[in-house]
Parts: sequence; structure tokens; C-alpha cells
Amino acid sequence: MSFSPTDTIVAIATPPGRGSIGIVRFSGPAALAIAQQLITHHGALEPRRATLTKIRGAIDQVIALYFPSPASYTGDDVVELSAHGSPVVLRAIVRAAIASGARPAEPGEFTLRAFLNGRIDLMQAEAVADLIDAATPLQARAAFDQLEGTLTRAIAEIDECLFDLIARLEASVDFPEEGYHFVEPAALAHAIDGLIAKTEALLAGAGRGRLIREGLQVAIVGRPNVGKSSLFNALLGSARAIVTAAPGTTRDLVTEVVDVEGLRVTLVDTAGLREATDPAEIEGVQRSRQAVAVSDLILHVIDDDELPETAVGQCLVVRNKSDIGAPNAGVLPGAIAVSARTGEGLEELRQRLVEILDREPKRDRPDLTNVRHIALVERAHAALGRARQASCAETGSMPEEFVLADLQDARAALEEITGKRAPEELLAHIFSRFCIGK
Ligand SMILES: Nc1nc2c(ncn2[C@@H]2O[C@H](COP(=O)(O)OP(=O)(O)OP(=O)(O)O)[C@@H](O)[C@H]2O)c(=O)[nH]1
Ligand SMILES: [Mg+2]
Repeated sequence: MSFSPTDTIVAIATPPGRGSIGIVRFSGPAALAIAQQLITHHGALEPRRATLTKIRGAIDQVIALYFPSPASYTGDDVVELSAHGSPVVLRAIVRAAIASGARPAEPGEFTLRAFLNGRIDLMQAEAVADLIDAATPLQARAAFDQLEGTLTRAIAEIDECLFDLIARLEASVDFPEEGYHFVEPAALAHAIDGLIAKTEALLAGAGRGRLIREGLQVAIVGRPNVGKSSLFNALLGSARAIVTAAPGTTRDLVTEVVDVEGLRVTLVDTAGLREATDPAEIEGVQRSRQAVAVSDLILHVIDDDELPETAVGQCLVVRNKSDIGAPNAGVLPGAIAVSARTGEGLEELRQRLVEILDREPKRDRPDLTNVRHIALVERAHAALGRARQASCAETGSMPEEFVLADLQDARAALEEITGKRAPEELLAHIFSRFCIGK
């Protein structure tokens, strides 16, 4: 990331396309001066007060808002001009700003500045991207919690304790007077145990947290004509996939994201797994196999009372067409009876999906949701485990250097989560995910 943090950057902050309002955002030392060159309003813009004015050249009326440094999103001077949401107007404003010395912002550069200026840590910056990407209220909630700093505080608590232990151990190593420890072995072991419990608690919520953030993929398979596409449409609530009375209707994979009780589920309708003869069908079955291989859960649809003999991966058998089935339909062990036509049983199916995907009620501790954070907490946890072992290696003499190295490793992992020690490539990778203007 070679772009200079002292440039003044500009970008359209609202989504591409037409809308009632469009916002152009400026950030940097010259934000105010550049914005004032573009508007007809004379005199200073009052901080955080909306000023109705015009763009020079009379292309639009705008509301100008000035947020002086450091109390702004980025920590720099920020100006926002809200115009009508016309791409033509917004681009003209950006062009004029560039002509006045601003530089087009890179994706995520506003949030990067907020991070570099210490307004937010790296976890919170990542939460901004997650919040924007959220497809379900639960995802949005998890991202917002993280943005509010719940995880930041949990990590900071562990980090402070580590800092204290490391300082004392360093003193012990630097002043190795016979028999004297700045921290008693028993107290050290006890403190490390406390930290291990904390990292363990964080990791305990990680599976579920990750599920919430990333969602999961569910593929629908079964013999031709059992009603896979009908079930797909029923879960989606719209006639997205083609349904006909003829077997072999679906060939391509049809994929949509649905919200199942707050979980982001990517639902995939397939041709199913079967013997196929014509080339399009063979390709369809091949694609079904691939979808099954990468899915977290398979819905195996049947329309008779014969359970499929081989279950692939984690599988839930769905007995469809309960509206016309034999009287014993629905009593198949382990299968769930539904009718894609009438909607009967779909609620129960949704519940079962959630149960299988193990969504417990939210506890008061923050969930780790991001694989990057999970991996680093795991690393800290492992390092603490080693430190604990080293701390009780020998009774009497405590090999403080070993404990120290392990504690420092734990601390380094935590600081990579918050971004205190984040390599440039990592920052580049994280911020490249953002949209321009954020
Ligand atoms: N009575 C009844 N008919 C259903 C139900 N679900 C699907 N059907 C009918 O079953 C036929 C096949 O439905 P599809 O959804 O196309 O089945 P599919 O498994 O996707 O079929 P292929 O894509 O050809 O493998 C259609 O005529 C549907 O109207 C149901 O719950 N009850
Ligand atoms: Mg189909």
C-alpha cells in the first residue's frame, strides 16, 4: 500500500447507479479547502452543521457537511457533499475535486485511514466490511457487535494481562538474583491458567460465529422429478428454478442465498445424482457432484417411502409430496415430511436445518466470527499452553526465558488480530475487500 496518507482523497460513497441521494466524500488535510472551491457557499462551513449550497457551474444543489479532524470517520478532516443521486452529477463533482488537487480513493481507503489514525482497530475495520456484506439480521448483529468493540475489549483484557506478566518475567530474567522472582511460580501458573480459560472461551464460540459470518451451503439432490426445484423455490419464496412434470428438467446448478432463521444459507438446486445419457444431463450430474462435495449439508429429496441407501456427507432426508403420498408418509425414521406444493412441513424443515447447524442462543460473550481471528486466537492459545508447561517444568528453578518466549508469541498473535502488528500485505489484503468510497 504505497498511497500516501497525507493526500486528500475523494470518492462517491453511495452505491453505483441512480438513487434519491448520492454522497461524495472527501478526506484529508485539504478536504475543506477543496470542497469549498467546488461550492458557491461563501465563508467557512460550520462543523457538523448541514449547509444547503450549490455546486459551481450550477449542476446541482448539495448539502455540505464538514467533520473536522479528529472527530470524523477517518480521523482526518472530512467533508461530505450530498447531491441528487445521479451518476452524472456525482462523477462531475469527483472530477472537479480531482482538478482541485484531490486523488481518487482506493477501495477501503477511508476505513484504512480510520485504522491508521487509531480511530478503530483492524477487527473493527473488518467488521465494517462484514456489516456492509451482511445478508441476514444475525450477520449484521454479529458485525455490529464487533464494530462496537466487544471483541476488541475481550482481546485487550487478555493482552493487558500478558503485558504485565511479560514485564515481570523480563525483570526476573534481567536481574537473576539467586532465588528471587518478580513473579512467584505459583502465581505465574495461576495467571497463565486464567488466560488459557479466556482464550478457550473465545474459541468455544468460534464455530458458531464463523457459521454466522460465512453462512453455509446446502445442496438439494435426489432422483428426477421428486420435487427438488419445487422445494428450492418454496424455501426461497419465489419461482426461481424451472419446475415441470417431465423428469430431467434441471441441468444447471441454480444458486440463491436465503435467510433461514438468521443463518445465511446458500441453497443450490441440482440435477441430482443419477445415471445420465445425454451430454447436457451428464454435465448436470457432474456439476451436482461438485456441489455436493463443497456443501455443508445435503437435502436428499425423495417422493416415495424408500430411504436412499447411501448418504453423502451430512445429509437430511426430505420426504416431499406429503399432500399426495401414501398414508404412512412422514413416518419414515429420520426423514422429514414436507409438501413443496402446499408448504406443509417447511417450517419444521427450517427448524431442523437450524438445529443441525447448531445455532445456540447468543451468550453474553462475543463470538469470534472471522477465520483470521480464529486462527490467531488458536495460536495464542497454543502458545499459552506451552508457557503453562514451561512454567511448571521444574520445581524450584523456573526457566523464565522459555515462558517469556511463549508469552511473547501469544501476545504477537493477539496484536496481529487488532492490527497493532499487522504486516503491510495483510492490510492490503483486508482492505482490498472493501468497496470504493468506504
Ligand atoms: N403434489 C405435489 N407435487 C409436487 C410437489 N413438489 C413437486 N411436485 C411436482 O413434481 C413435479 C416435478 O417437480 P420438480 O420440482 O421439477 O422436480 P425436480 O426434482 O426438480 O425434477 P428434475 O429437475 O427434473 O430432476 C412437478 O410436476 C411438480 O409440480 C409436492 O409437494 N406435491
Ligand atoms: Mg429440478
